[in-house]
Amino acid sequence: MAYGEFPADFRFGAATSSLQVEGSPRADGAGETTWGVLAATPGGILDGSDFDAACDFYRRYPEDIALMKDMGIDMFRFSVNWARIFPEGRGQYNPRGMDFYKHLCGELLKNGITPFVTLHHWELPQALERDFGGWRSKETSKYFGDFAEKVGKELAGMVKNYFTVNEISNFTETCYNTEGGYSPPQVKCDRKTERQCVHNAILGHGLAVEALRRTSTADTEIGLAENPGVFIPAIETPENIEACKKTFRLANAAKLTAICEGAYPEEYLGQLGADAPDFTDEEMRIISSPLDFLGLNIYCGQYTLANANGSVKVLPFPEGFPVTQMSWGRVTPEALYWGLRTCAELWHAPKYYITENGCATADVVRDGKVYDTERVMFLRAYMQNMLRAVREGFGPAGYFAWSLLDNFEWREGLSRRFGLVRVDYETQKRTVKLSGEFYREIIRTRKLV
Ligand code: PNW
Repeated sequence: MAYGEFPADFRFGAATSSLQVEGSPRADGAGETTWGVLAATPGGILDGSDFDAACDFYRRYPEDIALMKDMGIDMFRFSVNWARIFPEGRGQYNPRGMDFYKHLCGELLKNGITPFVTLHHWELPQALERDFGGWRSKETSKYFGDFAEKVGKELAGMVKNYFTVNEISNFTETCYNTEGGYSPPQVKCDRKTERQCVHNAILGHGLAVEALRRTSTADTEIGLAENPGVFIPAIETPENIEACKKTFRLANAAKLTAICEGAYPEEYLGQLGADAPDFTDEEMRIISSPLDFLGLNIYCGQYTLANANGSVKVLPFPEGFPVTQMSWGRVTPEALYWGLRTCAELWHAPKYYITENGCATADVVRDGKVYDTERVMFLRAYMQNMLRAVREGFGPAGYFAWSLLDNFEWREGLSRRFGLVRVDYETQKRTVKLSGEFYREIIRTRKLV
């Protein structure tokens, strides 16, 4: 294969999530979510915006699907808002909420685009928080399994690819911790409770895998989308590479390592002592239910060197090195290669997807165009590293750009733009950015152009 070429079966997609694009969060009988409560609290969303409209995808999805088709995108990753399906998180089913996702899947399939469904992308039904303490309780894990079962049943035949959860830390550790939590429900709790939330989330993942296996057709593929901390050997010596691998496994001990190995590493439990979560052997069996693929959201990594004892020394990120608009948005393209390689060497999953990759930039409209050359440079550099992984035999089956559209960036509100397509929030007008044209050309030629 020539340099820069993608394999014939490599697939190109775009990703979004429910709350970030849909708008109409309470339409058609949907329940309240933890994010809805935060958005209604003064100071909750930092720029004072909300997601009542977002990209109005709830009503404009046919137009956005046509746009994707025109760009050549053939996989679409979106999430289901749990509170649209079960307004109280459990109990009373709301078929009108489900209808939206059925129509969305129908429209995608009609246009030759494969739906990839995420079941939980952060917005928890508020009733589960109110009644059980959200992810602090195993009740939530159990109800998540029930929700997965219902979605699997209702979408059977239309959806053949599922991600159970998206980025475990961002709906557990970031929300329930000793400081009080950045994201909703912003709960201040002790260390053991924080660790328990993560355990309950991976248990929910496992229960959802089992539920989807029961209800979906045999050709359905199931995984999750995680954003593992990635360690990059600054110089590729065997010692530096080995230290990164060892550190990666421990840094992700409570999530990917537990899911892929079926046990928490001894070092992790040892470090926690009495703060370790409560769990059973049966739960670890459920948590490690075999997966068809791992989805990796890769934005940034840390450059490292090995210490003499085999751990890593994280190198300071140099001042003047390129960053994007998020505080964590360090431009570190090698993270894409090392994320894939480290997972492949540690766990040998049957398949990988890059489920998110992208950056926030300060886009400017000039004569109706957005020349986001920094996003083009960013994507090109990360994709070059993806192609290195392909050449070395551990390339992913496909890549999802984050995001199709500018959208509601959580606590940053509408102030951060990640789209290949610009959204004017006043008029809901879509404008394909230069990066969108770049992506279209890659898909058309199947080469990194
Ligand atoms: C992801 N980090 O979040 C989420 O899956 C998306 O919903 C979100 O819009 C997107 O990335 C951009 O932020 C992340 O600290 C949150 O490195 C934090 C990090 C990465 C991704």
